[in-house]
Amino acid sequence: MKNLKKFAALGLAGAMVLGMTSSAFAAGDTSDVAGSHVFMFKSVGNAFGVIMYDGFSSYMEQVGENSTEKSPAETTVAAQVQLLDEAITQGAKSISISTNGDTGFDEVFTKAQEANIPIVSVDSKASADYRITHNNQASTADIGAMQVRAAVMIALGVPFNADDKDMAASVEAALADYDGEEIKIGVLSAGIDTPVQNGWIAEMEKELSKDIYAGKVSPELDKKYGDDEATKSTQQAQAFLAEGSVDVIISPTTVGIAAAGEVLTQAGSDIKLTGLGLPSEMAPYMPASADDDEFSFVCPYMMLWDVSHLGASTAAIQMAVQNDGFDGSEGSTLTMQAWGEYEEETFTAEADEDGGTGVLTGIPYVFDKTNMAEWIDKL
Ligand code: RAM
Repeated sequence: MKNLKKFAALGLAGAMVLGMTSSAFAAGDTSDVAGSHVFMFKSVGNAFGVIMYDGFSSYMEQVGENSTEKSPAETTVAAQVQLLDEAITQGAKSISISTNGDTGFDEVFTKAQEANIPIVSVDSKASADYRITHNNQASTADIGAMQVRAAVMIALGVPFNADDKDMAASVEAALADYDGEEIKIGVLSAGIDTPVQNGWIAEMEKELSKDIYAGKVSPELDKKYGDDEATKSTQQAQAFLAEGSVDVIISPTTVGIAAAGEVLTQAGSDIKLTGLGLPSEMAPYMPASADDDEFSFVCPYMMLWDVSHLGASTAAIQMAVQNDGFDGSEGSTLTMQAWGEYEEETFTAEADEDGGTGVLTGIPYVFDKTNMAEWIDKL
């Protein structure tokens, strides 16, 4: 219940941000960020990043701090490194980042550490060697497994059942009776090196290796990469269409799923779609009323989490570092102030498999025909 309340609280801020232009700086911008908390998404203009920064800046404003979004024009490590270097030289107060890759940041992150500028990653991890902690939007294992379950259920024409939120029982029941051809799943991801999507894909493969899928769903995912760019994602979706070898596409990126939604809908394709999307961007490709036949739409249901809250909790982590000595060590806790409609929350840093820690601040949430109408204007 608590998390549903959280989502309801997104309303106004989310709706407002969708109508706003991003205040992000493109690569090469020389604006001074001295004394400001810098937020860097993978690239500028991605609605997911815009909504997250809105939550981040709103929390910072509430606690009397300045913040600046400084995201690159291109979804590359090199473009992020260039902007980070500028921000550190100018004296940024902190850096919060969703990275475009695992490697290539050593020099610039060392420079940040030497200048005592704390690094917190969110969405897509920064190396454990440099970050205070990672803000994880929802359990990586859950996100990966749930996308596979949704894809299989959609391929089999099984509606989402809100009483089975993680879909584990539903997919098992649906597959128990299935003796048709092996279902083939494609993945339209972001960049080939993007840490967050690669983490989810690894969990998808783990889920597919379970016995319930054997002989019924191919364990091989057909992976294509759209680099979180609309044009490239559209081209990759067109390639899936031309090849015609998958039954359903999972796109674990808001940019990819929207591009695939458009391509498959325009083509009147039988290939179905699910993944991680923003209701506002996915509305044309999804049902929006309980009376709709969800299987007459390209994307019958999909998932995401509270993106605005994710930005605000990132700001809360940075404030705990700045004011309360939060160091991200395993078991250390931080308090996020009451913010907007949200009550005060406490989070604990937990060990991460990469040797660092992570703070879990959200849960995956399924959007289907019963709740889409309520979310289109909010997220
Ligand atoms: C995109 C980004 C981001 C991802 C979301 C779901 O906007 O690729 O990393 O978490 O989608």
